[in-house]
Amino acid sequence: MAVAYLCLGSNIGDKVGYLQQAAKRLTESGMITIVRSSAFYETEPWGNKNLDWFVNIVLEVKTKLSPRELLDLCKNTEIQMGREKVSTKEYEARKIDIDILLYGDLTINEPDLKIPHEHFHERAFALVPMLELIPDYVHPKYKKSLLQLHEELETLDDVFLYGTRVDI
Ligand code: PH2
Ligand code: MG
Ligand code: MG
Repeated sequence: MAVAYLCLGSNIGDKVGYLQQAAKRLTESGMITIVRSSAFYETEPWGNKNLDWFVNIVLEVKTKLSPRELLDLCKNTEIQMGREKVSTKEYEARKIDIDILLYGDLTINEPDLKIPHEHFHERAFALVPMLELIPDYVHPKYKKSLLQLHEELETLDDVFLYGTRVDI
């Protein structure tokens, strides 16, 4: 069993509802168990300020799936929830986005699968929920704890606590 961290985001419609639905679908796949979740956060859009704000959450999961199988599960869940197409445009409005941030201590560098997620160390919307879960985790590439990475962020985008943690 590996422990992995998934960042879920939505910035259209019933954002919290979509995140809950995605968490439910991931669990119902029978392929992963959600161990803990962060709270929900309302987050300033990163990359394209014209977009609506996101709601983000990070899930700590246990799984027997390989990283590639976990990626497929995430992508399939996005598609089942009606995310129109797996777009190459990264910074557009989306009903649901599910990204793998970490998978155990593995480092993977394939064109479509980078673990740790190649940007999460520089994005408050992913770091802040991760601080709730594993603040002392040392990033294998940057050799700094998540707490340090957050303290050193150059652009501190707004991240607001949305509500309290929900048992999923
Ligand atoms: N996802 C992105 C780009 N920008 N901004 C926020 N606040 N939250 C996200 O999940 C997010 C983003 C690309 O996937
Ligand atoms: Mg993303
Ligand atoms: Mg994605």
